[in-house]
Amino acid sequence: MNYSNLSKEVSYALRHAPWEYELELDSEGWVSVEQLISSFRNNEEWQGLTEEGLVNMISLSEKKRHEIKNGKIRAFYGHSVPMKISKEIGIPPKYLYHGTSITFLPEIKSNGLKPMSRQYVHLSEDIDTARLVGKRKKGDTVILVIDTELARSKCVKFYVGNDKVWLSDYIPPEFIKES
Ligand code: HQG
Repeated sequence: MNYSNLSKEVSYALRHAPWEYELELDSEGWVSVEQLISSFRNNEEWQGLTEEGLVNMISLSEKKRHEIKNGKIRAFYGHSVPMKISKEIGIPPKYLYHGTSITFLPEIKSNGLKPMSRQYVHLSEDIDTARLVGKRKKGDTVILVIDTELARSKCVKFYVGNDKVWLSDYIPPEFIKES
């Protein structure tokens, strides 16, 4: 089984288009593992899919994108589905990082970090992760530093994604610096 392709398709189903798989996310983004497997098995490529296959997909991935608990599976972050997925508020480290393309910098400096096509702004716990995130975009990578203490003192909320990814609704320019 190609776990990288499987991870991409599971992400697509759980982040962006559950209805294409006749799945319905609950308010925290969970769906039944059994339902997901039975839907994926309709595709020839995933005919042999089992829960063990999903568990292997998660443990072999270099990024923690999905979790399985109590017979359900969800994506930790990345959602663009119309229904807002609720995330747990947390206290992040004093600084978080956002890697992006230099081409977006003027917009971000004047208007702040917006979720764009996703439900939340995605932030990284460390600079190396932020650099990898930024490299996915065309153009030179810039690393932005978010002062989360200052932002939290002005009522900006941060939510737990996974051990490296934090989420927020919107980061105003006053809390963003170039590294
Ligand atoms: C930019 C991947 C113009 C923002 C990654 C980013 C991450 C603005 C792009 C996760 C803007 C959105 C998410 C503004 C933000 N004007 N551009 N005001 N505010 N932007 O891909 O954070 O591999 O939706 O800088 O590793 O790059 O899929 O978000 O460049 O963790 O698991 O708009 O997705 O994870 O791009 O990446 P994206 P992202 P996976």
